[in-house]
Amino acid sequence: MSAILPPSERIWWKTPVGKEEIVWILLALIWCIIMFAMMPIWHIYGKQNLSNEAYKTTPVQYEAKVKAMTEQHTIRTQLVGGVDVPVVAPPAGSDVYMLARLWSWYPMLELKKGESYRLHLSSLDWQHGFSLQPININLQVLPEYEMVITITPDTSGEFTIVCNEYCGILHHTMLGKIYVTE
Ligand SMILES: [Cu+2]
Repeated sequence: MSAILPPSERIWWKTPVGKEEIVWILLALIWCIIMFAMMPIWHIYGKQNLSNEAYKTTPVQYEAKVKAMTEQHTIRTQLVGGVDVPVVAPPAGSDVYMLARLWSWYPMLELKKGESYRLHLSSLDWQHGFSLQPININLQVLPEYEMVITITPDTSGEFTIVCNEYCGILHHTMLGKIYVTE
């Protein structure tokens, strides 16, 4: 019998399933259930997959919000590849905006340790990946969607944002910064 020729036993569905086959089906089923359960378990107990909210937006609307925050709370600028990038220190507890575009994260943020912020993320062009290093928090950043996560930095220092979604020729230069001060 093959997949092409008809089976020699025409009523094959009535032959009992072999023992080995049942064992494999059971193993596969148990593994499926474990993998399925890992999704909520990892979300609750893992540290990388944060709960987030998502809202509809447009690149124009989102850029306006980023601009408003940057104009209000810029404390200094930092030279990155010949361009002055603002470093923004918004008040504790406030809404903080960062945008992704080809090929930069804008602006840089300076947050206070132990304070909570609502971090908004969106893209002005296409898909980017927000990867916060070295703590390895990963989020998808999509145009037209505004993702919001509540963050409370518990370590001070300098954190780098790496784009981990290939987005073109200068993808590897797409780095951002979050400073956390005491
Ligand atoms: Cu990117």
